[in-house]
Amino acid sequence: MCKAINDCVIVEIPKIEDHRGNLAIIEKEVIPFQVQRVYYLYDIPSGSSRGGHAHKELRQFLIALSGSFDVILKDGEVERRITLNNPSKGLLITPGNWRELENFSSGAVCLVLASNVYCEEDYIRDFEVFKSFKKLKNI
Ligand code: T46
Repeated sequence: MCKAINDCVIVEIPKIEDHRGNLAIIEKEVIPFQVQRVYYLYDIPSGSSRGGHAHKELRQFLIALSGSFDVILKDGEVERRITLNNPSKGLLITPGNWRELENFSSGAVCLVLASNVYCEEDYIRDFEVFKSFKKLKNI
């Protein structure tokens, strides 16, 4: 169910390169869940941050389709900062991990592939509640 911060990994997206440019392909073996929803963040004002929550069950795969941004992952004890700046690499975020997105470059686009449809009940938007949730579930 809920996973540790170390289960959040960078995944290489296969691509075909030729003189016309690159074509990246996400087929079912690239990410370990069936995609139920796609959304994207764009036109992010300078200095803005997104996220600031965790998910109980949702798995997500984030790609910087254009530009760059940082993802800060927290599990209540350990913290990791990952810069996404390459459309041929994605970040898998497993459930039970707090995420914050910041430091968006001008023109950055964050594409998100999600394992389920939108469900507000799956969100934990308070960090203290998140830490209690982790303790309760022993994860
Ligand atoms: C995440 C980061 C990377 C919907 O109605 N449907 C949706 O599919 C989504 C994602 C959001 N919403 C609504 C919920 C809020 O009223 O859109 C509003 C803004 O959502 P939120 O503040 O959660 O947006 P972010 O950018 O902080 O977080 C989003 C995702 O919600 C989250 O799962 O990991 O992007």
